[in-house]
Amino acid sequence: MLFNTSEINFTCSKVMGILNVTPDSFSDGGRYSTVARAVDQARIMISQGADFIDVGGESTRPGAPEVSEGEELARVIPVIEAIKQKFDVVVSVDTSKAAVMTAATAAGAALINDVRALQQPHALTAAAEADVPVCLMHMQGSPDTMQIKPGYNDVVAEVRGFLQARINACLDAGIKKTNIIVDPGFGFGKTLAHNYRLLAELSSIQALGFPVLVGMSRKSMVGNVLNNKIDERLAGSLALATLAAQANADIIRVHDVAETVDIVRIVNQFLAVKNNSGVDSDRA
Ligand code: 7PM
Repeated sequence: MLFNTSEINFTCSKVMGILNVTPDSFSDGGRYSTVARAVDQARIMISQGADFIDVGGESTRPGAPEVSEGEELARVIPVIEAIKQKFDVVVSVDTSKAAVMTAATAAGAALINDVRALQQPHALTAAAEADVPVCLMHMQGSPDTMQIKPGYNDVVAEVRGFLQARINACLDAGIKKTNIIVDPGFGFGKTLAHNYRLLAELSSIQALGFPVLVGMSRKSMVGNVLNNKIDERLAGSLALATLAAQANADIIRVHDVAETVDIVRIVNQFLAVKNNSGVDSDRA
């Protein structure tokens, strides 16, 4: 099921469900149980209305150990194969490694989500060869150190400039314009103020002219306002998803699919009226 971004109706925000296949996400058991549980989780998110399932085998958590290519392949490929065998859904692969991009797209992944924006060796070539949409995310620094002291003169201009440079690198590498998605990278080398500035000025990122993906679910931009733990961040995450949907974000990447699909439908109902595409007879 190949697609490019021009074939998706982004009038409404789409919802991407997060499927982590790191050992810490399914702590007990070996490979079989990991694949079975990942498939169960995918089934639930699909039934809840997810448009995309983002399968990731590398934890980008600050301070997380690096994962070898072999280990990442062993984690994600069986899961992608199993999901594609059972469900008709767009699977996204969350990776920075060229070999994982190649194997995952061969196994049926139809989107590459790279928090390192195709800057790792051979990633540009692998993505061009795969000929699927790629999400280019901004990050300042690297996962192990990025939250130590994030700094910008103008966070919006710098994120936009980085994304424009990566767009140019993609186009130079032969990646189609219709295969590019951009993402400001909330929480990746950003303070609370940086994150909210980027959200407030999302239109400046949208002005690059590509679909925009946002990921704010359960992140510190919720927790540092509410002073709560990860598992207490649902309401805060939904508030951010509401703001993103109202700002016409194209893809919202979340843990809590059912709740996010509901809020996106409500925002779309409101936007239809606000944009005057509602039924005129309702105006009387
Ligand atoms: C620990 C810290 C675990 C951070 C997981 C995370 C994004 C992403 C992630 C995002 C795109 C999370 C992040 N975040 N990909 N992957 N955009 N495109 O909270 O914001 O899921 S990992």
